[in-house]
Amino acid sequence: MLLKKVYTLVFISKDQQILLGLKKRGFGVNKWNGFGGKLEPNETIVEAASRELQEECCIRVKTTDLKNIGHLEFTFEGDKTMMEVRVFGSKLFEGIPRETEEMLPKWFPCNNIPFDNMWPDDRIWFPYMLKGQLFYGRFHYKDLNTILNYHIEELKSMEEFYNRNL
Ligand code: 8DG
Repeated sequence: MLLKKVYTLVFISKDQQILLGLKKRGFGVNKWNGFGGKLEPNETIVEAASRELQEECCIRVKTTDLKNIGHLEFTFEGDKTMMEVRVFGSKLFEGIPRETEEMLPKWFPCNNIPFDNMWPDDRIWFPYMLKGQLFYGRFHYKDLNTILNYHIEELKSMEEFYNRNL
């Protein structure tokens, strides 16, 4: 039996650019990524996504403006935990991204994503996100740098995916 842990991951975009943050500590340190983290007790997934965005780079997004655009699952060899990552996107936000203790935010052109300094799986599913396609990806890692096997597919609708799978 796998123990499931749920995380959020938010990507803000504007004018063919996407906002990434350099993680300054913890899991995924020194990698560029979207903003997100674990759920707190009694929080909905979109509340958690919006809170993490504000905590990590000081910008605000309404929960109703967050669109669920993908679903990722990560497992690691010898570990019984499955990390389930709900990916959200929004073009609507308020405020100016600012550095925090956790993240250094920076806008990247969508055709110049720093994949060499990101999780290895990102170069597999980012193309779906950048094309505006909904996606499901499952990645099994040997260690933090090595993907042993994976599955990726385009989804027609997130609702249909969740009805089918959860
Ligand atoms: P903390 O306060 O306890 O340090 O942690 P947190 O902020 O609640 O959670 P976290 O450990 O920072 O959450 C990990 C984030 O990284 C979460 O947004 C999901 C995301 N993430 C993974 N794996 C991968 C991956 O392979 N690719 C990408 N792009 N993001 C990932 O956990």
